[in-house]
Amino acid sequence: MTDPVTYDTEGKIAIVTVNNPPVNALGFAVRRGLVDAFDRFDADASAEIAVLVGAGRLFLGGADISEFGKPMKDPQLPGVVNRIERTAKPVVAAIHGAALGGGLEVAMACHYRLAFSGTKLGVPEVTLGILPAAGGTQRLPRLAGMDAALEMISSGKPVAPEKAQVWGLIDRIVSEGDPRLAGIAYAEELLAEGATPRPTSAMEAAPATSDAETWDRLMQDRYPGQAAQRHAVQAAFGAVTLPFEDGLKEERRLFLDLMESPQREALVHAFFLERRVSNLPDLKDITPREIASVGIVGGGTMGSGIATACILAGLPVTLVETTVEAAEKAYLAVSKNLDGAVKRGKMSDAARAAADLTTTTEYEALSEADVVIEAVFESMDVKRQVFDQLDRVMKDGAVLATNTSYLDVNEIAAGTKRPEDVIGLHFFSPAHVMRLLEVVVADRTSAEVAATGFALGKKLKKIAVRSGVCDGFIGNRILSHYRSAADEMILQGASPYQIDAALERFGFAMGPMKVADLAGLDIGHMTRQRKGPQPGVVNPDWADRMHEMGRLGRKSGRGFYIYGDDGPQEDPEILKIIDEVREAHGITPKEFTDQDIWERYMTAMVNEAARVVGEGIAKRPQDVDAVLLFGYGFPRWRGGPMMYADHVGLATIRDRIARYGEENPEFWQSAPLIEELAQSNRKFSELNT
Ligand code: 3H9
Repeated sequence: MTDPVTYDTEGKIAIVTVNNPPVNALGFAVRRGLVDAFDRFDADASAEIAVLVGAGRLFLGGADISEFGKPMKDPQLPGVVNRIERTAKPVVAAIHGAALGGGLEVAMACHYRLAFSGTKLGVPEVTLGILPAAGGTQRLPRLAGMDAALEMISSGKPVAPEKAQVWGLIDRIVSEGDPRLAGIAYAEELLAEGATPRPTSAMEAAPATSDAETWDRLMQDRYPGQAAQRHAVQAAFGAVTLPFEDGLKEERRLFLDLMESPQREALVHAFFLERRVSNLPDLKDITPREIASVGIVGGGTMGSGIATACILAGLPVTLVETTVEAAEKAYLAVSKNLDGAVKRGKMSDAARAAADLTTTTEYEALSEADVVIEAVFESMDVKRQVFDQLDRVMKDGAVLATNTSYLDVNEIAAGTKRPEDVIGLHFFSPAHVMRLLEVVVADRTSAEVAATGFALGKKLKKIAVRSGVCDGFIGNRILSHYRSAADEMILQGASPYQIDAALERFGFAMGPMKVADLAGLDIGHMTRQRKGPQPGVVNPDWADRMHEMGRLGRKSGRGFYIYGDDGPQEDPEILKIIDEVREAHGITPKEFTDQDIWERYMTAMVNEAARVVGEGIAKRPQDVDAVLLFGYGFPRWRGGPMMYADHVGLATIRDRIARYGEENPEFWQSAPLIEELAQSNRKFSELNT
């Protein structure tokens, strides 16, 4: 293995290079290498100044996150950073690409900082449930001032060098070139000026505009339930209230507290999930088919959203509609989406000008597409007709995908002469914004076509998760179950507003009634009609009455909520309707606390998720976590339902199910996988590998 840290000299300049692909993370070998390199520099009489530089595409990506939760090996990062700052001769950081977390902390311990335009400078630790703990909470305020430091530390968002230079965090900006050469040129200038070491720890931080209590309240408002932001802000205030050494000790104490927390574990789980869930071991050696062009059938909200996503990824798209008017409408919808993307900085003017979209009414126009995605009305008959046409016109080797959200992909595939080429690609609305993509692998889908589904997901920058075939696939199947648990609570006495508020306090982006209003209450109505009565599932009569009244949710201005300029407002009329339904069922309403609501809702979610895993619809528990995190607004800092269940303990989940089952035994039956794991005191996470 090559040395991850090297030392060489050019004249009086020592160059310390970190080369630890892919992101120069500060793992054990790098930390040890840095200490050795700076010891050598101090002892090297011929070298008068050092330049620290990262090899590859960035400076330093921060601490090695994969080491978290394991015993920490010496030298640890705070000590390494202090060691660099103590160097007796000046040290320059030449920063390109990114200096994040521990990477920026190392840079702040250097005495001079040069950065290339376009570099990301940030301390994203709170997004991992921790705080900058290698002196970052103490040095950043000293360099950038408390106000800027508090924003950076609490939001985790990176800033550009131009902004950082105004604050004093960066000394010099370079527009282009080689980081090593730029570092050497800057070092030569500093030598000529007789520059000396300039330890950040000796500086004073410009005070904050607001006091610590105000910041603490702000953190509770902005990040309810989360610990890292409050701890990080508390640590940062040490920069103006404590001597440097004591500030470091306080930073360490608060960091170690966070390191032990389930929130840290959940956020690190989400970090790796986001990057790794699409890498399936069984597709590792399968080469996907090439995708250079995409066909889409259907130009409604889903079809135009998918077309937008493909064009944003640089793919040419041909979209088929049934009439010329509908084709024109789809063209305008995609154009509007693309213009919006340009406005939001997600697409360059040049890419917008090069966008390649054809809309047509002729299926033959799809004949050369490498993949076609059908996004038409959710009816098996309609889908079968579309696939007949696709089977007729598509070239050999093309992938035929359906965007159905619940229909049987096996049945769709069976209607074609090439079932091995058929797959489900379930996008979430709006398809050019939502990151989740369920890749539905049917019984006869070939491995090559499955791999192509994942390759397309990657091209579209989606988090692609494999699902087997069942009604609703992974996400909507689980949603339908936990939504039923919410309806059961409403029937028993909870108000829909109380349920939404409680679950938003749990951390969900939106409560289930707001989600239903957003999706449209006609969708829920159609689903109930389609499925008919389900054993143990409460029929939400109020929802049928709301549908009859034309309350379709946001699109009609009224659903569970009334939608006006002031956002969603509760509606006493809904509570009256629900009261009437309870009365008709002879139910005396009972009280629910937040805790009751969380436990029932989460237990239903985990139970159905366990069935989904047990039946092989999701291959691994982490696939379920990814679906809920990236498609259903599950709080990232709780890691997903399977991680939540592991924390609560599967025996507790099993016992809760048994307790709820005393009232409704048909609905509340433990999934066999929960029984099995609870009995042997095991966790879902053990099934991830
Ligand atoms: C910290 O520094 C704590 C200190 O304050 C205190 C300590 C005492 N470690 O994202 P990509 C992997 S906390 C380990 O696709 P990109 C990643 O999993 C840290 N692994 O690349 C993936 O692996 P695989 C603060 C890491 O070009 C591969 O590298 N720093 C780390 O799109 C490529 O990653 C951060 O939070 C890491 N630090 O983006 C920065 N980073 O190929 C986190 C990445 O096996 N990292 N990997 O799937 C990032 O934001 C992005 O990776 C970065 C590159 C912008 C750097």
